[in-house]
Amino acid sequence: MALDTLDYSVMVALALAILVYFGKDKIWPGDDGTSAGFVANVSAGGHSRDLIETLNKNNKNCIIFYGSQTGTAEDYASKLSKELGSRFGLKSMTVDFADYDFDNFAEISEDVLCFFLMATYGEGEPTDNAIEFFNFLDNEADTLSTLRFSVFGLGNSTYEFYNAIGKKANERLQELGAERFSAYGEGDDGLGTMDEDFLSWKDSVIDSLKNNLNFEEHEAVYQPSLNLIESVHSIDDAVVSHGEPNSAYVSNSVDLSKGPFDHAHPFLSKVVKTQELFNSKTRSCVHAEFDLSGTNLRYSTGDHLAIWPSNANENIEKFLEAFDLYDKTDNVFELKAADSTVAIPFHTPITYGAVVRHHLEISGDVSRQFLLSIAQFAPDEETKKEALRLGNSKELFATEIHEKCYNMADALLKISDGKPWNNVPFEFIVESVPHLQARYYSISSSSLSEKTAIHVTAVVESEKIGNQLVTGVVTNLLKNIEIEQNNKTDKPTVTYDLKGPRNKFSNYKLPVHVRRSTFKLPSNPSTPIICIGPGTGIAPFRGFIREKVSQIKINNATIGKIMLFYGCRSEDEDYLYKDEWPSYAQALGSQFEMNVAFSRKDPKNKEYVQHKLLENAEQINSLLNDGAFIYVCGDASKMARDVQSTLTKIIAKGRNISDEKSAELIRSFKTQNKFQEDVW
Ligand code: FMN
Repeated sequence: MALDTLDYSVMVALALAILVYFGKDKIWPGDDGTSAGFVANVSAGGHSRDLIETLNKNNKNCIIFYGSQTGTAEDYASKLSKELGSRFGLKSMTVDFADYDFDNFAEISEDVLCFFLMATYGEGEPTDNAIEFFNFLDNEADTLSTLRFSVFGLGNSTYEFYNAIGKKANERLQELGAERFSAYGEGDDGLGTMDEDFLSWKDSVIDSLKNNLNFEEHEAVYQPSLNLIESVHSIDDAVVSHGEPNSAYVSNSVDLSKGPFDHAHPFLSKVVKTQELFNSKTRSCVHAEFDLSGTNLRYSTGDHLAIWPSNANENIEKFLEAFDLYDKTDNVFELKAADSTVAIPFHTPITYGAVVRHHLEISGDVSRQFLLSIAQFAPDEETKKEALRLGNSKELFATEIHEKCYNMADALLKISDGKPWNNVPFEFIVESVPHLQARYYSISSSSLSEKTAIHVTAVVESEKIGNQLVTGVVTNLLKNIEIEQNNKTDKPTVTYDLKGPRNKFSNYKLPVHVRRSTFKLPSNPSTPIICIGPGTGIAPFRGFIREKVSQIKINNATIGKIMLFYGCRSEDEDYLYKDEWPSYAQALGSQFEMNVAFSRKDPKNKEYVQHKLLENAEQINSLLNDGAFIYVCGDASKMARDVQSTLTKIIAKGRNISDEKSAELIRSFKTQNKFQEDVW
């Protein structure tokens, strides 16, 4: 399943996208489960886990906690922290819940303002890094009478448990006696309004600070929390990062083939095989096989592979042009944190070029908030005015920037009429531009049949919107590998440095880690399953089917009925793994039934998986009566909704109950894990 993103906000919306569910279980003992966030590579600057001690030692009076999985809440926390500092002189620290213990949480005094930016995942669950905090709130916290707080929830209204965690944090803190000083706010990725929702909530917070709490506002001045120092080192010195995934890869200080592997430490895996799966001049889908031999990295069927990207050469060029950084790409700098609550986001010393290529999210779109904050560094007054004009108007920003899908560099050059923004301090760029995140893909192999290989199936994202070419970061990287590895003459849409820092990625290696998901086959192989996955939603089901074939071949198991519902445009263009299904059918015999909907076969009569479900309503009901598990993978907003309402109707009719009762039954299937979704 492709989780790659067209741009940063889309990435987050899909997430990351687009994306898949990042299960909370850990692959490795010792995987600390912290968020794959903004400053994931290095733990915060050596502070203790004692929150109150860190707060006092660094003289802070504002804490911005974030529960984040793919970095949005973390990015917002960092922006809010900067703004409260520059406008009100608040001394704030951002806090990853995973970095602290909560035993003295109740000692946070009323002199400290607390913000909670909380994303929701799965069936209304907290992010990995916030699990312990909720355990504390639910089971250990006594009273929090001195805590003053405001909560912003990050969610997606296409999910059933919309913003459950933001709401829960808001309610639970109040129940425990904490005082809310500003209204609860929430943002909706489903409507694509997350950035604007956050800005509205932030405006209401600022209103409360000024009008209720009598904070005085002064003219915003940028105060870096990271200080940049030009380094004495040169690019060739061994200690200098060329964009290696982390310090261990710079120093080769540990055995890099042994885990634990996680969001902070990837395995460098060789892509041993790639193949184009579509038969189309305009669309592309890459099958890629990652080699795990020689490492203790393991996965289980249904998990997700995180692939760590680097940026495309064309986007890097544009970014260097926009900030006039060409001459500096090989220069080396170091970062020093202003205090111990600030994390250095990547290994330094490092070159400017490596930061742009490997650490910054430069191909996504620009946010209104970013325009407002960068305006102070505009190359001239006219540009500053223009940045503020667009930044201050939701409507103008939407029509002139957002809808045109400008990435950051294109937007800035458009606003300045081509003049480079050469006054922007690089520490501002490091602090304000979101950091490049791994993209997650549903694994399309089976750990029973492929013990030392992980397969992924990625549709290459490349779209011309107006004059803008919008490309997914990882999927185009995989396409570059596919072209080169198979000696093709095709011209890729965008190009990459496939050799990586110090040639460490040569021979088609990429940094990866595995995240365990909750999308799992029933433990009893004879339990029937109904799998629904159109498009690249088929990916985990290819893994499931291969697992079933191996259950028979290796374990001599008796397997239950498998109904697979797949959809694509046409038999000749995008029928994924078309050549493989007959051999699976042969191995599984009459227990396997595949139903394929072709949406473009008959232009007057578009057929989707829902139609195939209706055609098979009777059999679906009978399998559900036999205890079948249902699995849905693919697009969350449209397909998964339509599939669920179709299943609701099928069950209602089959059991002669109302649609409401049937929907209730499906909800109970979900809580019993008999209805599982891997949707984005
Ligand atoms: N939002 C909800 O309101 N309820 C959910 O149950 C929910 N589950 C999600 C599952 C997945 C796999 C993904 C990718 C997103 C889900 N979301 C859900 C939306 C996220 O909360 C939202 O995208 C948020 O901005 C992510 O913040 P983060 O980048 O800080 O992790």
